[in-house]
Amino acid sequence: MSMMTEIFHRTPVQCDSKCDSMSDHDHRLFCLQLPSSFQVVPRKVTHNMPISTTINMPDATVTLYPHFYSSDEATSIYTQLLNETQWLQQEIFLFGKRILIPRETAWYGDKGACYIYSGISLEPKPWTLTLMRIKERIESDVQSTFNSVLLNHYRNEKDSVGWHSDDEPELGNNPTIASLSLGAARKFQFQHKVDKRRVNIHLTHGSLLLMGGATQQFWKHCLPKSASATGSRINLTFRWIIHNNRIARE
Ligand SMILES: O=C(O)CCC(=O)C(=O)O
Repeated sequence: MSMMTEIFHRTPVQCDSKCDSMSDHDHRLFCLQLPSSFQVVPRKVTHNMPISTTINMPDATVTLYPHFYSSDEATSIYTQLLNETQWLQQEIFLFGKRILIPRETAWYGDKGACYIYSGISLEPKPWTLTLMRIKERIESDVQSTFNSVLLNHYRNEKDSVGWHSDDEPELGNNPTIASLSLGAARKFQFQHKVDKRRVNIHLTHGSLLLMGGATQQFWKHCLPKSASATGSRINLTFRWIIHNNRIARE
């Protein structure tokens, strides 16, 4: 599609539990077939709109863009972020003991967009050009605004993040969080807080997972260690931080 043209945006078909076990290719064929009553929504874009699919989860609004970035674009961004980012392996206190968290992290964003999780207090580093470009691309495609990003670097299959919800007060009610994956594909899991059902999503190189609505209120998520050897993976979660007791975007 050409620059700044009107395009027709496909309304995705709902996925079901079969998605867990599908390859990307099969998943696209299965989930993105047009229903007979599909709607066409004219929309202005400056580049190809990525294909998206809604994940069928009660009490949640979760959308997956399996190829948000092409493989070449994703590889170039991955390499830049790996080299440019000021990675740090943070320490937390657990049962009175200091432990290193099993991944490297970094926090970038607008001045004042501070974030506290697991007892770690993060002051944002100023946006780099690479991060600003990614943020603007995501904002334009998902129609949301972000003022900060948490980067996680999983060096190998032993690195992970445990069960949690992104529900800290500074994220406000029903936050929209855009999660970009680069590098090795890993399994990402959701678990419903009440009925305990689980949904697994295979997050591949260049994919974007958008979590909105009541997702954080009703679901936890984690990135478990992997039983088989994997290469390194970088994940970016773009967020909107409410700070100074007022909404920063005002
Ligand atoms: O690496 C991921 O896909 C998940 C990261 C995550 O859950 C978080 O940053 O809160």
